[in-house]
Amino acid sequence: MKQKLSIFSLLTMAFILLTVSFLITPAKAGVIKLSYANFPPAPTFPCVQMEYWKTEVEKRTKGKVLINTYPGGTLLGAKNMMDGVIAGQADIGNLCMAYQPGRFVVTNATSLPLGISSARAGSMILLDIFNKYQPRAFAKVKVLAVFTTAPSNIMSKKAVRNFQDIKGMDLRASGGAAQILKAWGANQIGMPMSATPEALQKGVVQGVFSSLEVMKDLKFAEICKYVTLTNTAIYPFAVVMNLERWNSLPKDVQKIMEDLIEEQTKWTGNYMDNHVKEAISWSKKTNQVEFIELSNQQQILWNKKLEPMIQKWIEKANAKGFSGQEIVNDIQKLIKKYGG
Ligand code: DTR
Repeated sequence: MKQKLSIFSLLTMAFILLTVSFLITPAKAGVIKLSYANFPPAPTFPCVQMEYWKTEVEKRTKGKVLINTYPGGTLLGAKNMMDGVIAGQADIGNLCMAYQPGRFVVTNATSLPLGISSARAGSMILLDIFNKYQPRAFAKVKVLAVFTTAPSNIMSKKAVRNFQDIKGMDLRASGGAAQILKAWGANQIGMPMSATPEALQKGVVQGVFSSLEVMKDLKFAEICKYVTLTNTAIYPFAVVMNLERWNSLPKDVQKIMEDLIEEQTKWTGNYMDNHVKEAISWSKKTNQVEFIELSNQQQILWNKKLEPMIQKWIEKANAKGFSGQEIVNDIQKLIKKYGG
């Protein structure tokens, strides 16, 4: 009887404790809800990294923060991402800095043909450059992550093996990479990635200059049966948050997000590099895409055409009040540090 009583009282106490803890735990209404906008479709890498970040933040804040993600430009598009976040139309947004080269001068220097050969290295280089220069372009937001693509290559409907083939070809690229296409003689057409599938389909462009994971993610391999491996020009991205919203977050939540910055940068770089490999095998296997390697002699000629771009960029950056040469020197040092 005594034993039965004590089991009963133990159960009662447990019940009371549970009820009390339930009452003092903030109600669901107290959950911090954040919206996160993205411009390309859900299967692409900017959205994959967004979902990773969402899961990590929700897990690490133990449900205190809930992130609603909006891929495919459903909340903000490629070109109004930064201003939309500043205006509070979304709490968080992911943007490709190359789409606004005049706005993000310092960070877009990573797009120059300086020899960054992977997304992993590119992302770390971009983070170091961002931390050192703290560009004014980001003064009105909190930066939650930066990362880059893997180097760009030409995906085209017709084979590009030499300058004759690329001459006058309508190829799509944006920002720094656009200058590269022009230097090689292509007819460069600018548009964000989100507009590219339709442009390819309608024949507005004959190909794309970008990192190769889109061969799989956006099914470009079904249209572009040739890839010319040029391995140049990475595109820099940033994830930004509305500053007021950031300042309104509790300190412990801010710390969790701060601690994630470098981790997110590394995770995304690695994901991108691995995913590019996967997309290459997939394209060969499912769509018999031909991957064209330029001969050493051709490669030297192609690179030579890009050399004046760096000096030109330095002069332009200097004219805008930036230390162009110092930024380029820093990137070159960082390429050695992170192994290109
Ligand atoms: N290379 C840039 C950025 C980019 C690369 N892959 C994707 C996928 C979805 C959106 C943007 C990007 C570009 O070509 O726009």
